Amino acid sequence: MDSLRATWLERIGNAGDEAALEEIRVAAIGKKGEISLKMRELGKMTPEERQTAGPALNALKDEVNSALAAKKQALADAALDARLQAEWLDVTLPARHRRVGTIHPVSQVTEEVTAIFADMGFSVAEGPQIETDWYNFDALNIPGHHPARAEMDTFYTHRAEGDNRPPHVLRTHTSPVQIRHMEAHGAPCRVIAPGRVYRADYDQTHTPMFHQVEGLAIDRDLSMANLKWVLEEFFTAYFGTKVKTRFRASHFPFTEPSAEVDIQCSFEGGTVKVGEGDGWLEVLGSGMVHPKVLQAAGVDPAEWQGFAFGMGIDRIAMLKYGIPDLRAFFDSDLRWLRHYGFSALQVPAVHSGV
Ligand code: 2NL
Repeated sequence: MDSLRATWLERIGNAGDEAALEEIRVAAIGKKGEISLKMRELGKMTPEERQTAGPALNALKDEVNSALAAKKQALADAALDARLQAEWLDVTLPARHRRVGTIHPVSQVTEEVTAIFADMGFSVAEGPQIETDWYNFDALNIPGHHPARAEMDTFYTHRAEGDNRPPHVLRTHTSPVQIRHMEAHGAPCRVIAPGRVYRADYDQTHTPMFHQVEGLAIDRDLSMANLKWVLEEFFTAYFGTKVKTRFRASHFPFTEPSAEVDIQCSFEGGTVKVGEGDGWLEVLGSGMVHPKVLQAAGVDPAEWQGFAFGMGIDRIAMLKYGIPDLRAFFDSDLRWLRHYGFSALQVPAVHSGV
């Protein structure tokens, strides 16, 4: 009996997994198990023999049963320990950054444009987006009765009851920035004024806020020839290929003479390609600064002259990056940015995660 006990307890102790343990259970106390068979033999024993062997076998069966249960639990605990060792997760680690922001094409193009003009000696001027009608209109030779003022779809601010001063306006162009620059710094000057401008207009090709970059160069003997060189230099640098330009006579109140400028492009298969083909696309207005504008900005037109130009940033961003619809710029779903190759901003990691 003692060796029977020792044998089974040892085998249970050595079982490597649940399957082995089950085999041992069947072999020990299953229907045809060794201990079960021994119990069946009790009937053939003498009453005396049965008196000791019966309780001993019952006790052994109980002991084997509990040993099996204990071993089963031990195996399960060991399996769990092994999983915990292998599959741990440190919930105290700082979160990994998900890069979701991207640089906006308009911001990127503004930087590109700024860099190109910087190479030609232009610095950046900035000014208020809410202007007086003097800086936005009068100083630019657009008097109150001038049709250009009505055509500009201006946003006006409200004055308080009884306040009869003319209302402020949301600037309709960045020209007022250049007027302020000339007033503050005089001539000579070379500046560009990129920024937001506002017109009450909304359709497929117009949004009430858009971006413009204007340029201004004032010196003693600047001419349209200098304007042409600067613009051709700009377009070639910006589009990365030689771009032909076409100057067409035009009219603006703030320049005389004035020219609208087209760039060479092809229209094939519904896409516009700049710098090839024999098509033309209007991208810019320009001219020699009107003497009255110089005068209004405190620059003596008898001594100084220069050129100015203005173009839409959104427009040239669309042309360079092949974005077909202006309204994409104002869409809150930013997946299109990735489509046009504007990659995620590289956000510096605050924590040094794994
Ligand atoms: C256009 C036309 C233009 C200017 C802007 C300008 C600024 C000053 C003096 C004179 Cl301070 N002119 N700016 C000149 C010609 C055209 O913009 O169609 N822009 C999209």
